[in-house]
Amino acid sequence: MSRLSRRKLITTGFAATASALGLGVAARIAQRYGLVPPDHGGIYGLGETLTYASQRLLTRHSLAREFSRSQISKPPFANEIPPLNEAFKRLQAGGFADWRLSVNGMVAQPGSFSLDQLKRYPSQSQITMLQCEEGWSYIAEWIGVPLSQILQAVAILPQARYIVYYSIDPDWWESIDMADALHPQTFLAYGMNGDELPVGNGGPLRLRLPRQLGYKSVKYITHLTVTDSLKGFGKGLGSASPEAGYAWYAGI
Ligand SMILES: Nc1nc2c(c(=O)[nH]1)N[C@H]1C(S)=C(S)[C@@H](COP(=O)(O)O)O[C@H]1N2
Ligand SMILES: [Mo]
Repeated sequence: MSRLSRRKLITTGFAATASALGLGVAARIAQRYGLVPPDHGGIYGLGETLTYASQRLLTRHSLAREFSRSQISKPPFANEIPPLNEAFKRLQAGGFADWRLSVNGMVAQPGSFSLDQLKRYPSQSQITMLQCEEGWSYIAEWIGVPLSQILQAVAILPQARYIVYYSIDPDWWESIDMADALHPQTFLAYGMNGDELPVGNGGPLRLRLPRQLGYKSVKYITHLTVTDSLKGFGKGLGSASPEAGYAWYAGI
């Protein structure tokens, strides 16, 4: 069976279960398999649960589409750069030599990584599309280290379920589950199209998560926390996005 028809069958199956048994039962099945997203409580809560649960059952291991070099957008679209704070400007003035990515939480060896240290891990690249929820998109080559490598370096504990990640801009923080955190296309990206990652696109370091909408690819990453529950973070909805009315899970 092709991937597409399998996908159709399973999603239809999950949706059919939802309508035949009632949404409450589908939600309980999702709960049983640990497939309830942290923002399940709001008005769209049940919809968010069904989207996340059926996507996860289907796409745990699937890859975001990769493009050829000739399909890279020229010039890459950059969001308007938000006014960056003093802390950022100071680090930028020093050529980002003092930029650090700190990692703590449910890890055996909390750590702090400079850009040079991150670049010492074998680098990988992917040519993928960044899609904004507002409708625009661009294709670029992203260069970096898979997040899984860093999670391995800090030795995450078996209870770990989510990675929370923070920008130097306090308005931006997000989290992902372990299926996305350990996914081979989830990168800590420091390069783009053969060069350093431009500040406009999140340099010196951003998370690159091609299986979800652009807003999950947070720019200017300085900190990661490994956790088994998102309840203690912000309003407990998983990230800044659901606090602003966007879905926590933004799979595409
Ligand atoms: N720190 C930070 N990260 C961010 C944003 C932002 O404004 N600040 N915008 C997000 C949104 S909505 C999108 S679509 C992408 C845009 O990435 P780009 O600037 O490379 O196009 O970055 C995401 N990450
Ligand atoms: Mo966006």
